[in-house]
Amino acid sequence: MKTLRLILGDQLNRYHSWFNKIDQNITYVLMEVRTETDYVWHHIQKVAGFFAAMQEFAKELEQQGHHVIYIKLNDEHNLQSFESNIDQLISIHQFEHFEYQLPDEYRVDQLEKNYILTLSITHKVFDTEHFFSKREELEEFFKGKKLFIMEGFYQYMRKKHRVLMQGDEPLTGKWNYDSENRKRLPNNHLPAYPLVFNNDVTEIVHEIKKANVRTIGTIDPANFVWPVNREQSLELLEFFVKECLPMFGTYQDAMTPHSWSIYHSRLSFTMNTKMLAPLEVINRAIKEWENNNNKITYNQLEGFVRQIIGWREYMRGIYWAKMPEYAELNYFGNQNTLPDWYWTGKTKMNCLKYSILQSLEHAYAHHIQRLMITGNFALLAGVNPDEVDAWYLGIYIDALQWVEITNTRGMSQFADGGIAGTKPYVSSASYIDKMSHYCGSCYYNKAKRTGDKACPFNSLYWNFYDQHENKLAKNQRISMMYKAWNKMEPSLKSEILEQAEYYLKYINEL
Ligand code: FAD
Ligand code: DLZ
Ligand code: SF4
Repeated sequence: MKTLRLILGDQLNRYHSWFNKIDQNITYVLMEVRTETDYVWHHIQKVAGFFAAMQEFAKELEQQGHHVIYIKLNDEHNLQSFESNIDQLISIHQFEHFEYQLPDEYRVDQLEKNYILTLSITHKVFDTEHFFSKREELEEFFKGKKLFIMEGFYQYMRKKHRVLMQGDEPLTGKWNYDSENRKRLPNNHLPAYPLVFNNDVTEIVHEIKKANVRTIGTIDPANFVWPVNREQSLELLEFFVKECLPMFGTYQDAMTPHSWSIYHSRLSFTMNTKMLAPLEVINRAIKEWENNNNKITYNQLEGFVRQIIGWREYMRGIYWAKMPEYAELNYFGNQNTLPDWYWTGKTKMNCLKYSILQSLEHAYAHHIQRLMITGNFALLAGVNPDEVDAWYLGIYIDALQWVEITNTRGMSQFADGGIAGTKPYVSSASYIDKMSHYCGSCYYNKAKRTGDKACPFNSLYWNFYDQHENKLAKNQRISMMYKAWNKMEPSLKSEILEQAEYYLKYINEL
């Protein structure tokens, strides 16, 4: 039967069973479309990265002998949406059957579900064969439970997939080594210089500009640093296990203005596009540890494995359990606007300036920068989660809604009221100073709560707790904060709240 198979930009899995045999009756289609480039303002590196990886994947399939149609952004006959282009192809080439893989995003999933209802030819849906868990597996695992605790799901994944296990017990006897993974970088410690690529994406960037796609951030098109095919992705994985894994866990939460990725893997783009499978990534890390366990301590490895088999799968499970309602949640009713400097980095607050500038320059920030700097401030500033989501969904090369929204709206903004996290991730300057090298040279004074040059995080932090007392005071994990707040002199409390009010009023000048 003459068959058309759709491959989305984040379905670049060379080892999918679709490609096991060459079949002249099957045509694969990949397409660059405005519905995907325009649903949010993406970083230019994200659009170029997806297009480059899609083009490489199409080339690779063709070299293997598969029949491929690739629709470029400015192609004359590009109708700029998945459905219209598929309709057009079916009618031109007289396809008799249509197939696609389960999309990772709810938006596209709905779109395809509705689309196939309109088809007069037969169709079939396939799994992406990428994740450890099925879409509905987390919901089934937590059935009847009020709280979705990540640790429980992580242990279940480890047991089910026999990862770092000895019989039914965790290898080494302990599941989680997180308490060992909270170190600040020592002064003068220079982390591994990141491996970057020199891909030439000039033509792609030219086409994106020609089409007037609105993007954010910067790019060096002749030296595009992100991996765009499986070979480069594997090179990055090798670099990670050799140069970064030995320190990964220890400095996982550390931040510095002097390195944009520290010991982080930067593999999220390669996995989210499916150029690499999560299983092969953790297996490679485990092998490196097995061969060098005198050099790589177990906390480094367990920390890394937990991010992938734990957090990544957990976030995806929450997404499919809670969408579409999740995208509307706003537990605190936050309505403020994102400060202008989120789009420029022009702020005197060092931590935010460096985290935002590196995001604009590299389409990347590591987890603690996302959670405890930009996310933390947005929550303290009472920004509407819709705006926070749009910023995160656009700016990062790895941003796809299934993993972005659960991390942003859930974990970082607590807009889900405690599904993805058990308490809001907010902090004053003391945590930021403990984990980073930002505060020392900052315009603001990390030790001051009020007065000239007082660090805005300090007053906004107490203001946050004060404002949301009715929603948070009962939470066991934060009742200590209310004890401390309520012990303060009323005059000091008023000063702090006034300072916060002033900063919120002049937020764009911070
Ligand atoms: P590493 O630190 O090297 O970790 C290894 C891998 O573990 C990552 O590649 C990633 O696949 C996985 N991982 C780690 N933490 C998480 C997590 N919390 N959730 C899911 N997977 C995780 N991740 C995305 O892939 N896309 C996003 O759009 C995204 N948005 C985020 C928004 C916010 C507000 C926050 C707090 C986190 C977000 N994350 C997102 C999770 C995490 O920050 C990134 O996965 C990580 O920074 C990617 O860099 P890395 O590959 O160097 O990660
Ligand atoms: C992120 C992205 C962008 C910017 N452009 C495209 C595109 O033009 N064509 C495409 O197939 N995929 C693109 N992607 C990735 C998609 O947004 C992703 O495949 C879907 O949202 C499903 O997760
Ligand atoms: Fe950020 Fe405050 Fe530290 Fe400045 S003093 S870097 S604003 S936490």
